[in-house]
Amino acid sequence: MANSQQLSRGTVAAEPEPIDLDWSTTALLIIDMQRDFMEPGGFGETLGNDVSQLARAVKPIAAVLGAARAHDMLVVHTREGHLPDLSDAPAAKTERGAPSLRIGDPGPMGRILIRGEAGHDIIPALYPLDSEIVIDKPGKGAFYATELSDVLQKYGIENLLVCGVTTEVCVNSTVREANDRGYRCVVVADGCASYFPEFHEMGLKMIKAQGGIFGWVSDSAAVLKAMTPAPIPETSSI
Ligand code: TIU
Repeated sequence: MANSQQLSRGTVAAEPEPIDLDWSTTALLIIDMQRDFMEPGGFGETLGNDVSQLARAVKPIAAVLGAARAHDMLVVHTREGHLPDLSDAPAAKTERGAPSLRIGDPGPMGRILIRGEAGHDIIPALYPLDSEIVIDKPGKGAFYATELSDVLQKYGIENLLVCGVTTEVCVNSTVREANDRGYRCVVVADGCASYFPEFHEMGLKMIKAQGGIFGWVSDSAAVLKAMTPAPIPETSSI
């Protein structure tokens, strides 16, 4: 049960406009905060990226995650990765580019982007509780070939607070499809990050442009403010 001190709904300051959310029909969706993207030696670095660019998202996500847990909100974590035999990894994905290590090759955190390997797991700072849902996805979007749609329907979810990495790849792919499926998506800007700061900025702009063509963009402070009861003013004893 949610703490009785918690608000049941709140208005989140966002662009292109504020949005009123009922927390009982809102889920926190944390995309791919995995060691393979966040730490040296993983998939992100093998693609030639500077993984230190992603660290800035961890604290804002941790703050929103703490508030979501206090509200008993549904929390869903996703992980991008593939089966050990790579049967769910299309050649069009595994052959692409010129990475130093390909998906499935052995790296310092185990086989790159393979389920069950150390690098595939979520970073300790945001580790899921046993009660939280973890969705393993083979693609960039979180709906493709996963049970996410069934999970959200089962819990009566209508709104998604979305955080994670990377802004323009897995976050954008997921938000675009969630929008088509009828979910109101509020993307937490400082809870997302990209290896390319300019792609992060443009990825967020694309979501909120044209009156919020794919959703809303907010930040962790605004989400926390909307979730936290205002302090009760002290009454004068006179
Ligand atoms: N490379 C890159 O920016 N992202 C990915 O490959 N996956 C996710 O965004 N999770």
